[in-house]
Amino acid sequence: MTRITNHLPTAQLQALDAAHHLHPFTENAALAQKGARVITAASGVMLTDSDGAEILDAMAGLWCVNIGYGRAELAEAAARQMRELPYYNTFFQTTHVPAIALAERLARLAPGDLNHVFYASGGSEANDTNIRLARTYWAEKGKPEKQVIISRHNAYHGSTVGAASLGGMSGMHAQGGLPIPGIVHIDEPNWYAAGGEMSPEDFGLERARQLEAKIAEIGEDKVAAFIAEPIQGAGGVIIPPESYWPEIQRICDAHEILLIADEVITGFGRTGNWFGAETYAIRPDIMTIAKGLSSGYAPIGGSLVSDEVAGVLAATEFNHGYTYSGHPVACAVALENLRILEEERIVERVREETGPYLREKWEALADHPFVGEARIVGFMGSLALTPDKPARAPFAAPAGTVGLIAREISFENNLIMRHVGDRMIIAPPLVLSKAEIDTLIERAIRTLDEAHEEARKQGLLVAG
Ligand code: PXG
Repeated sequence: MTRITNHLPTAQLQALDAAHHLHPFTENAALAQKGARVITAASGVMLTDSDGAEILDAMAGLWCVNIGYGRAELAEAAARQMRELPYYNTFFQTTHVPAIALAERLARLAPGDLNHVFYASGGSEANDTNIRLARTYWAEKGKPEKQVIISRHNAYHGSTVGAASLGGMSGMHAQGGLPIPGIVHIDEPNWYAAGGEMSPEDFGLERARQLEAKIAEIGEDKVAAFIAEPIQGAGGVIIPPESYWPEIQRICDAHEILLIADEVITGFGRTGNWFGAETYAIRPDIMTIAKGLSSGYAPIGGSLVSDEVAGVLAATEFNHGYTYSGHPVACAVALENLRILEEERIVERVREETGPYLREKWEALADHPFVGEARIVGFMGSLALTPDKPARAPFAAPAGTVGLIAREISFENNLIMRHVGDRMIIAPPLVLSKAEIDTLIERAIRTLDEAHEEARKQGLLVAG
């Protein structure tokens, strides 16, 4: 049997990968031609690949490695828990210490009275839980007609059938018969792309009021919940105008609609506060968490719910749960991660020190001729590439053509900066130092210069 080690030549690893491994969100035949990049190790904010390249990971894996790579304390917490109690479930009237301790810790950290957690293995599962939670809540309240969940186009809430239905990604809906019934979508608050001549504040109000119009259209007695990411992540780091969230909150309150904040990305320090709900002064009834909860060291997610929702649910048997709901090893790792985030004041550092430092440099990228907008909140930023800055114009070429060129050049410059369409995005580990911010910005500028030149050479600097 072949042992898969880091010492095999890259080409051999790539061939084995291509032969047997189907990648998510990937055209696997094209990847097999090219060969996947093999990541072999990581420390702090740096990745190492199988050819020895050192790459600055400005995406924190998939928006999740908040405390950075290589923290032995988390490995030790996992090993300790595996020796003591590697697995037990939380069905059938049992529990265990890691699940209890993490639930208590989360209740303390979460805003408002989100004092109860239902565990999952990730964000998608947690959002599937939320669909059933919200509908069951209203049924238990004697309003079984309140079933519809309103979400947004270009939202990302995960890849399971329920979560992908909540999401507003047309490419996902096109495969497998989605969305499931009872989920509808309104427009996203993307001022840059759709605001035209409106001020961002007026546009934010206009987009929020689409929720009120949709509730009126469906009937308040039929709507269970509205779900949204405080800042859209996978949609391209779309930062809403300041007017947006207060109006959404008002509408949810006025029409008795549960507000579900999907904080899978924005939670655990990403926006410079523990939760995006604090950054935008939102009072969610349910909050989706995952990713930064364990900094990606173990698969865990969950739904945090308010006293009111938990109280209503408590009166019935909620016929729902996963084998790994509250997995003891994942809970132990999450607890250790939260201890480090708290004791090392990592969230405060993003808010007060490194966040403002990165913000100044990131926003200055808006002066680059290739950049139509440069925005950032905490450690979550985006750049919109454009052929015509004053007009905020998109490219004539299909969306993503230019973004992909920039992403490839970024990787060559040893910077993991992603593209969503023609937006470039970052969400670095929260431990990124000022010196590392300088490196990130230097590589981003080099990438913008080179990508601009490449787009010019290919005749792509044409507005569409
Ligand atoms: N909600 C949000 C807001 C997310 O960003 C999920 C739910 C689903 O979580 P799980 O743990 O089931 O993946 C996510 C996940 C990307 C990308 O390309 C983003 C995510 C996942 C994979 C890729 O930006 N976000």
